[in-house]
Amino acid sequence: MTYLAKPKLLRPDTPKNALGYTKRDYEGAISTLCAGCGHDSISAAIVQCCFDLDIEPHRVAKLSGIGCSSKTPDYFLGNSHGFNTTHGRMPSVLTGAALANRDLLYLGVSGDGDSASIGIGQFAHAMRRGVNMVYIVENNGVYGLTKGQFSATADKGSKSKRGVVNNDTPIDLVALALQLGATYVARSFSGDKEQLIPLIKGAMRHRGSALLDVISPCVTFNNHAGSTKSYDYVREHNEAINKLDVILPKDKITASYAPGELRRIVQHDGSVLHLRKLHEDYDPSDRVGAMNYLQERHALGEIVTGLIYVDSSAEELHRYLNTVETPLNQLGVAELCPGNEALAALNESLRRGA
Ligand SMILES: Cc1ncc(C[n+]2csc(CCOP(=O)(O)OP(=O)(O)O)c2C)c(N)n1
Ligand code: SF4
Ligand SMILES: [Mg+2]
Repeated sequence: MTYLAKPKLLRPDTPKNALGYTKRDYEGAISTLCAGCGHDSISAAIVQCCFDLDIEPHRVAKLSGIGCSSKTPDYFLGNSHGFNTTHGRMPSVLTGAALANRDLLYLGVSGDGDSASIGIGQFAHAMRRGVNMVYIVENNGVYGLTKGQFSATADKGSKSKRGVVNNDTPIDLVALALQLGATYVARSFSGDKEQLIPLIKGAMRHRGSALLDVISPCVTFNNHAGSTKSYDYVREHNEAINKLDVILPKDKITASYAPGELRRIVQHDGSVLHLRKLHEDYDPSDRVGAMNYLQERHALGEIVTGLIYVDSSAEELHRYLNTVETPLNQLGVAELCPGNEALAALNESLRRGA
């Protein structure tokens, strides 16, 4: 793959975050995606979130599968850990990494093909196990990298660039994640960074499995009339249910709101999700209500975006498995290998149990 380095020289007044890093410290190589691809806007949003949240780059592990979307981790967080896995297998590699070292922020980046076709089994199990991760699907309704075949998220009746109609029922990864027990579920649009950035931030501060389905138009193969994943279509059918601000414990609250206008959701780490309702009847703490709402709105041709569901008291896989807090690579031989006597005692207990 082409590798282009970005110039390192910065103006002396370039803004720095609390760690002394500039946004450049969170960027990666220059993108080789098509100009205007939605995926590049998502990369920019991730850079902005990590800069704003003062995340130490070496504390992030970014993992992906195969596809244009899965290539993007090369274009952000160049100083973080990265693993470009095989097609559809990112969730299991991420789960293994997270179990070995709980101290990192796990960022899974995938595509609709990667997650809803070949990787759907892996996607489902990562969601239902409560792996502590931010899982971003860059959803364009096609296999961009292999030249624009319909993916499993393409809507029934939508048309390919050559006019072929898709007759298959779409898979909605948001609906699936809700059904499978994900504890932070959101949908956004790569063309709306005002909405997208806080949703990614909230997911990064969430404990448990967080899914973000981001509609991300493929300008080369799926941005025409007849597509339901084009910039124009999404702008016309976008129904935002709420507006999110993420307030960190260190932040001062500057905005003032009328009583009842705002819902405050405190997460495990003390961060506060400030949710302003745009749809009066919508409750993001009601999983079943969210599933029904999505179906109803989808039938009307609307694309529901915003924070769709959150359980701020959620737990995650390490708690369920009662695993050791120390990353495995920091344990010594004594802890990792308890010795022959312990092994013999364990075997004996199993024989007795049989
Ligand atoms: C095992 C395997 N099967 C098929 C492929 C071919 N392939 C590469 S990327 C891709 C689909 C990518 O689509 P998506 O995840 O939606 O990413 P996009 O390019 O649209 O961002 C396919 C089928 C592959 N690389 N490996
Ligand atoms: S083919 Fe589509 S998804 Fe891939 S880089 Fe180009 S616009 Fe983006
Ligand atoms: Mg795709």
